[in-house]
Amino acid sequence: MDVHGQQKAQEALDVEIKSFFDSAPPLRNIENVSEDLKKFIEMNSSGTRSARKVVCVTSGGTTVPLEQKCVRYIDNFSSGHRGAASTEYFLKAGYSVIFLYRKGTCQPYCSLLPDYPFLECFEFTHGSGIQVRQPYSEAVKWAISEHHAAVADGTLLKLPFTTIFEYLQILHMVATSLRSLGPYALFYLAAAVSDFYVPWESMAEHKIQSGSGPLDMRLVQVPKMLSVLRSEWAPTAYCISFKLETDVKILLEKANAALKKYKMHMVIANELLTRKEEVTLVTDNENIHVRRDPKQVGNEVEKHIIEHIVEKHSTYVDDLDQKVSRD
Ligand code: 9Z3
Repeated sequence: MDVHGQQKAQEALDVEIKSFFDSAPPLRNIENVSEDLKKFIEMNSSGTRSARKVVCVTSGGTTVPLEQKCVRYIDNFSSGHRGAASTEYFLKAGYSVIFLYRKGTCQPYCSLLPDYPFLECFEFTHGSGIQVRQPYSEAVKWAISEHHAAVADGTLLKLPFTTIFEYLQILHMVATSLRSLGPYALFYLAAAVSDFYVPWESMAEHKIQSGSGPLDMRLVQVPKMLSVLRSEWAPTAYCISFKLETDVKILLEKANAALKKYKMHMVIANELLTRKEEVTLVTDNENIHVRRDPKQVGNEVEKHIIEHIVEKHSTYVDDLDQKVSRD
């Protein structure tokens, strides 16, 4: 595409983005989110924490409501395990984490707890007290102490979303707030984001009635926010997105295309069925294949992913710092 064509495409994208945000229902708790973000960033970028790295981990799938008073919605698959486990490894590596997660999906430090029924964990003592049942007591103790430590220390901020509207509005707020951190900010976009949505103004207000034959509905494309995240929202942050495919034959080709198109620093390519076993970290100059060792207990693929990212991000920060001191 020539320069003129690129300019036209950029203008069209700007219009789509503006129309998405203008028509989105306003965030209900916008003041709280904004206040929490402000405090978190102040705390993690001043005093002894002035050169601290902060990562925004997105996790879980976004929904697309079909009615304004929503009874039905389209969902995107993601258990949230990748985001939750990665958050634990980022915190361990000394990062502060903004965990932007889908309500009801996996949470950091909770992977060893039974999700159903959660009440299995507890039992009455002889008095009227409650205690954790033996097989779960270590897991519960660990979850409580690690989680409390991160929250009390101010290194973990959790922000929930459900719809594509909430997700993109909060991501925008996080990205523009992290701009002041320059290269110390990192985006790790593991959330499964809807590709199509029903614009708010063309959405039925009430529950769509059945009984009058097939349902015709027009979904429009969600504007690709990755390029605007890179170019405008947080232009000096290190950005990593994920590419999910079910056909392994096209996976790397698609990941490479996303790397170039959205100017990502890294795209992590994963295939649905093997995503917990192996992934490929695709960058401009190399592909790193990462595989977990099933023979080692607790050896999660996220541990290896985060090790590589910490190294790459450090090099990126050092390069930009050197450039700034030269200029
Ligand atoms: C991923 O590819 C994540 O790794 C998974 C993690 C969702 C597969 P789980 O939450 O699974 O542990 O169960 N996330 C990104 C998926 C996505 O929607 N990517 C878009 C695409 O592939 C780009 S933003 O086109």
